[in-house]
Amino acid sequence: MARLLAETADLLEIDGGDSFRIRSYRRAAESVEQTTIDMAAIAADTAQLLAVPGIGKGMAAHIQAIVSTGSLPLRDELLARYGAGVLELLKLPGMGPKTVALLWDAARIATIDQLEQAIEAGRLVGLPRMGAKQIEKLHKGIQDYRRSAGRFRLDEAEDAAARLSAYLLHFKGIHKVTPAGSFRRGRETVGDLDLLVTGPACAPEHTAAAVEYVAAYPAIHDIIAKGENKVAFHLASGMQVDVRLLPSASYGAALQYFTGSKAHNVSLRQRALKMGYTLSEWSLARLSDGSTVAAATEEEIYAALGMDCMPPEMRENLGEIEAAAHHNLPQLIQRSHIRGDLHMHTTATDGRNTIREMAEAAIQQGCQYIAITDHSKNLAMTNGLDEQRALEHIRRIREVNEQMEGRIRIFPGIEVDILADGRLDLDDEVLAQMDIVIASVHTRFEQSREDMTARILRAMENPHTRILGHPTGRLLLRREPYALDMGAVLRRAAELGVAMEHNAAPERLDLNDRDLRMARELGCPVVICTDAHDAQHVARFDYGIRQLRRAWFGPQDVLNTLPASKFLAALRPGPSHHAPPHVQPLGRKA
Ligand code: DGT
Ligand code: CA
Ligand code: CA
Ligand code: ZN
Repeated sequence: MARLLAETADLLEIDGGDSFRIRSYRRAAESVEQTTIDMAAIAADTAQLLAVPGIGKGMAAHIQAIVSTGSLPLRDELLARYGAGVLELLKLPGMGPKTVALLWDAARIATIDQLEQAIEAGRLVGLPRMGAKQIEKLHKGIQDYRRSAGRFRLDEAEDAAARLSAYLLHFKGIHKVTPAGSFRRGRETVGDLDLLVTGPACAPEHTAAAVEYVAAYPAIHDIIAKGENKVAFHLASGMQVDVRLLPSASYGAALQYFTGSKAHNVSLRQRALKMGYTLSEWSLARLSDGSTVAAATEEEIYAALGMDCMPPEMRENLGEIEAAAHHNLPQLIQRSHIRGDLHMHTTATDGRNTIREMAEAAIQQGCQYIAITDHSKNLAMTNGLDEQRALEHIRRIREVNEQMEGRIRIFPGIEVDILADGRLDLDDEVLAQMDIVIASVHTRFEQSREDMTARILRAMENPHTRILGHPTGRLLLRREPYALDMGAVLRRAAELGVAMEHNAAPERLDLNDRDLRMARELGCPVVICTDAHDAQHVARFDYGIRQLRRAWFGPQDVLNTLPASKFLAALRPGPSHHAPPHVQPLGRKA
């Protein structure tokens, strides 16, 4: 419902519609997206609809149309005029309705393909607001979009898996639903969702009813394939889902096989062959007579191959097979090891909740300490803090810290912008008041590799910088990382003791697994943070924990597994303000 409303607003804007009308659709879309009310359930009752903020009389009628017909007449009308391709154009980085309108008016461009051809034929040159730089940006945006098209973020896959599992478990003979594939391995994005289903209704030759039940899932957009024990389909989001029904006797073999990765499986099968076995999605069996060695659980299969069963996050054929065979798999970090969150925003800038609310949410999530780190003034669109407001803010943080009476410790902090030349956005005297200074890049992503590397190195040289925030600036499937010599940054960070953030927000998840491994090898400290802009975001540690596990991190490799006082001591020591220069250390005076 929210998507249809927001798309209608976009289409109206492309159409040059009345700005008041456009805003009313946008407001309704946001409201529908945010509300906890079941809009479909109350749709028949106009009075209840009107009680939802942002919903007026006209909008109530549109919502009723969506619920009864699944579509919105104005949106259909506009789509008939411009084609569905304009909605895809809007997914390109930096592309808004105004630019789409310009492209349509000036060159009748209404799809990504047409835009690409127009760029390559030089037909955009000379259009208003289309400098050479802008055109090149669009071209690169198309390439980035194509590369990521068809993949989905971990949180999107998780959401789809949870809904579908709940539906499947309603069926009488379905007892267990387990996600496999890249989702189970915790990869930052997934191509499709693989779900394994078992129970009496999945016994061979008796699957027909269960298959029909799967295929009747209301959220299915179209069915790709339907077989005896498999249904593949698309959801409205475009996400592909492969559901497989399996007898419990071979569940472990199937789970092992469909978890992958492909490279891990290839390696494992070679090992099986050397031992005189054959490994398939049905079983581990003897080559000699085909008799089953193990099939019901993954543990039995790995044990029969002389191995420990490793966590799915490790199964990428990056040394885990040897480690499991030598029985020296590392202990991986878990959610329960994390004791604090160091990156949080509040209503002072672009967060949705107060300091107090964030602290309560963190307590719920088992945190013993947090840092409140709002934005600095350079990020004007977030209402970033200037020096004076930053000082007022940390006074309030200290007050709330007192009020918490030891239930949690709240460190005053800031996420200070790294300016284009590498200076920090706030005065050193102000930064000196903060326990946690996260320095982050939020602007000028297009700098050259040399400039960006120099910029970040300079920011780390500031003695107040304790953490480098979301170190690559990527937004998964939307914005590529900026060009950066990560090795140089990590080496210098290790020398200075500046910690790298692993940002657990599911749209970021940087550093990625490869960079995390490099950080550990170089001895660079690492913290994991949620970058919460909402009290609910504090629960998002899990996405990041899975990336740390993919990089084989143990609890000892992450600083915020330490209790509060040890954590502060392990961070880069603050600069000399702790011991002003005019005070001579004891016993040193001549
Ligand atoms: P994705 O969906 O692209 O994010 O990545 P996966 O790993 O989920 O790949 P997918 O969905 O094609 O297949 C799921 C698992 O099934 C995969 O991790 C390993 C197994 N698998 C699929 N095809 C093959 C194959 O041809 N050979 C082997 N050994 N395993 C396969
Ligand atoms: Ca998959
Ligand atoms: Ca698949
Ligand atoms: Zn940030």
